[in-house]
Amino acid sequence: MSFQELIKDVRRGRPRAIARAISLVEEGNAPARELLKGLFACRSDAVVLGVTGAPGTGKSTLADQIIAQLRQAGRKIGVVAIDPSSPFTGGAILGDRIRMMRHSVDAGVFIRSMATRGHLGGLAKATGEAVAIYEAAGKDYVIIETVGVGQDEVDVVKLADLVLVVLTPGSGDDIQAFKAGIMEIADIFVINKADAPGVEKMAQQLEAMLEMGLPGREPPPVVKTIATTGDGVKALMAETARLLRSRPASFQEARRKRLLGWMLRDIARESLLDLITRRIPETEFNRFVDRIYCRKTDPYSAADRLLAALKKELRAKHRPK
Ligand SMILES: Nc1nc2c(ncn2[C@@H]2O[C@H](COP(=O)(O)OP(=O)(O)OP(=O)(O)O)[C@@H](O)[C@H]2O)c(=O)[nH]1
Ligand SMILES: [Mg+2]
Repeated sequence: MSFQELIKDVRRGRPRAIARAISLVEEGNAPARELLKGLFACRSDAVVLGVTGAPGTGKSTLADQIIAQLRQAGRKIGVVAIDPSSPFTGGAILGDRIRMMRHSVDAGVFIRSMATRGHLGGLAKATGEAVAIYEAAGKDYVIIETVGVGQDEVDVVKLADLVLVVLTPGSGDDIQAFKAGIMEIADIFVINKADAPGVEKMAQQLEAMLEMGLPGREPPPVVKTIATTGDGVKALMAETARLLRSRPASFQEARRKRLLGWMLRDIARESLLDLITRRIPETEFNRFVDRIYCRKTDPYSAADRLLAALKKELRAKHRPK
């Protein structure tokens, strides 16, 4: 299939084309670039929802309920579930997909898992590209599920238009969450597993903390849900819609620009690295390594020299003949 055809099929929302496009992007080679150039010109008005929280808090189960609600309203959805484990274990990936399994036969829903590791170009880039593909495919909502453990995951979820931080009662992850700096990124706190003991206490603790914690900013709303039954999910979605409506356009624009900035930086970094690999012969590169090993130079100075050599070569190449 040619790129033009693939692009056309992605834009028609064909699941197989979307799958192929995301795979190409994950492999991250030259064809992916051509594809993305073609897709990037498409619309960019999907709502990107980030769902984050400690492992096992019910993020996937909640996402499944959110999908069900949005589908009832006729919305099309793309999901990126980001798995922090190695690309080879697939454990959590399987869990995420199983929780959302009932939607897998629905052409209006596309669910994709991505491993955190193995993205040389950066997770932000891979996520941004997946969002671009979903938008081109006409999805109205994109859900990004990440485990809020590492800095990478926190950074990625920051790129969403709206971030739901999922906590559960009695697990002590309230304290953990604040340590990890999650308080700042939450637009809405979801206390999931509201059928478990200790919900009220947790809600009170959280609200008290939020009132103290963010001077000059309205504390984010706290919503209780039982993701396994769907209780509270309607209220959560109403809160989401209210927040999105109440924001000035400039706010949304700033978030989008931040995502694009991250992507551009990742892409530029990748291009530069690619250029170094292609332009600096391996023997020369290894000479630098030897010199660092013998402590004749350090990696920082060596990197400066590499860049200087690259600049010189590029200048020579572009010099008018
Ligand atoms: N009692 C109860 N159990 C829930 C609720 N929501 C989710 N669970 C259960 O909690 C477990 C974990 O749910 P997941 O949706 O996989 O959680 P997750 O946050 O996506 O997990 P990871 O992706 O592995 O971090 C499952 O056994 C769910 O059935 C809830 O509201 N109440
Ligand atoms: Mg999950």
